[in-house]
Amino acid sequence: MEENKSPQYTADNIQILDEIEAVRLRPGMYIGSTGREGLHHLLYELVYNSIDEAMAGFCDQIAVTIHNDNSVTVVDNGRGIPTETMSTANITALEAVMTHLHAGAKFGGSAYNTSSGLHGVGASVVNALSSWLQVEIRRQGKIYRQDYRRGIPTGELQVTEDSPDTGTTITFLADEEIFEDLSYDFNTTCQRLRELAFLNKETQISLKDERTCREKTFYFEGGIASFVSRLNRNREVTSPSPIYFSAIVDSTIIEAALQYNNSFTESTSSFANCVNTRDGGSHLTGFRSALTHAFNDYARKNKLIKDTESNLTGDDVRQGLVAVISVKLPKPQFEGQTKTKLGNPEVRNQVESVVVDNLSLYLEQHPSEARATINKCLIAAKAREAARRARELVFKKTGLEASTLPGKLADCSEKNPTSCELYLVEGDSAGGSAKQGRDRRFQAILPLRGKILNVEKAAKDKIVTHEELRAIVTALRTNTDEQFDLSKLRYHLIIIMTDADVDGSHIRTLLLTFFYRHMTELINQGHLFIAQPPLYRIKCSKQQYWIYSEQEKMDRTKELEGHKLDIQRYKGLGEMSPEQLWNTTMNPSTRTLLQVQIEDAIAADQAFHMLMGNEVLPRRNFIQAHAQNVRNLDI
Ligand code: 0RA
Repeated sequence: MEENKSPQYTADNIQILDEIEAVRLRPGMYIGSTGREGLHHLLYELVYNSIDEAMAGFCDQIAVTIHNDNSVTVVDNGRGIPTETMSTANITALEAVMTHLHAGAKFGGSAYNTSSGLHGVGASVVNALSSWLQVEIRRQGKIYRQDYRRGIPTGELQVTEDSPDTGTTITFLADEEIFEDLSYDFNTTCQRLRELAFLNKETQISLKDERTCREKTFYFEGGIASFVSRLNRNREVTSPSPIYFSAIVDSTIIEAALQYNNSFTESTSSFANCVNTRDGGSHLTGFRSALTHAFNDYARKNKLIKDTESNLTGDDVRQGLVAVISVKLPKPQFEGQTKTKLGNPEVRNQVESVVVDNLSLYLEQHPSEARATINKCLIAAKAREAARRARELVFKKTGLEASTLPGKLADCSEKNPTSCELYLVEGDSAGGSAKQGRDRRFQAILPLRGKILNVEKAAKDKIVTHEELRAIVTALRTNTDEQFDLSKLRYHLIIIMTDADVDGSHIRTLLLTFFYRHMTELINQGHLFIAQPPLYRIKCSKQQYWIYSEQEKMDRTKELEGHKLDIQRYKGLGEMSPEQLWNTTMNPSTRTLLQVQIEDAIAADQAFHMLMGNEVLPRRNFIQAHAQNVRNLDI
């Protein structure tokens, strides 16, 4: 045996094999999942590397192509990954980046690692999870190439033609041994690349889909200011353009953009190193307190608030606000279960002082805009006061204390919230069936009569006094908005049960809008569900089948072809007997519940505004554009 001559047996190679094996054994640990999201992560991962090069100031173009066979190419015009042999090991820097976990960070051209902390794992993980990968480097007048199979180089680095350009091109095919499905979704990919282009101004990111010949290019000179304009595009704004500022404090890059519209809702998105920090964190806290601080200071100084009046609250200054706050820092700490909350405590004060200084200056320089915005905040404060008084009045009039449950609630006997369910049921007749059909030990029923208020178009005081919404809030015990307290929740499953017709879906959307705007945490923590009543019953001699979708109906009728069938369509819950309702929709061991999830908060915010807001034309366009997904539209 000639072991010592064989290159396979160097210590370095053995380590590479170990690392690749670790990634392939537990891909979820590196990219989250091996489903759709994990697959898209591979593509994003390579884009993040190019974005780091852009942040270092050496790259302004990134092009992504999805090929017919689901292989993907990412090209950038950066400096090119270094191809020199490293002094510490006998491999090139390129090979180290492509085969060693976290080697990328060590050679990183940028001090800020895009997305690091979430799944910022680098090219080596993409390589290990690809059946093949090809890298081309344009650097120092030459073109270099190297090929890999399942993370292992198939040969040495090749120097081929000359080229005056610089940059990196990586093409890979995700491994079908690892991933369930290799097909990328054009829209999902677009959404993320657009977001990255907003967060990295003056960087052009394009996406080409050779499977369908679609192509998109994203380039935003204004960065997150353009982002805010886009989020407000169907809203009536109260200033001509967003306020934008940026600063660097102790190597934290801070950017903020904000603009008000005439709605009652707030949508602030926060990002850290291009990660959407859905759960906020220190940067968002700093931003929020700065906003309240700056507006109150200005209002006091200019006597817009009287000495006897109290300060504007955070709620008051955020009504109708659309804002994006983005920070980039060398060592982000991501916290929480989903790692979408920024931990770094120092960032709070950094952001707060930058936002207070810049916003105060802006208000000084734009007095008429400042006055108009503060007037708007004062109106919000008045509505808040009116809501408080209305709440008090309601309790006084009915002589009830806040602790009394709504009269029409048929409560369950069990008191432990974790095993309790609350059904929100449309109409009295369905409510009656549900009350009779339920298991009263753990299932409570709240029948909803009449229209649910469209909260997208209503001020706070209207929401507080709306009877049906008040019944829901009292039954749940959590209160809403700033006062929301999840620990008070009386039912861990809240199930919306409406008819399978147009009215039913309208009521469901109104309820979802309410929960989304005023009890978002309830959705985030997975407490909100939609019941799935059957659409048909098919009888065939002695057998009967409950059918829950059109597809299922087709399959079943095909299967029973030639038999005499009695097909009955169920439009309303009221058409079912209590037993039928229990068997088909309420019995935990046989029912299906759809859990309401917010995959993309920004998209959800836009969707609810489109569906429930004032403007008709964008709503029509939106519904037409999403016509195939109507079932998911309101989630
Ligand atoms: C480290 C050093 C240098 C470039 C890069 C990394 C680099 C990495 C990637 C990954 C995708 N595209 C990239 N472009 C560049 C530059 C070292 C030098 O030239 O001085």
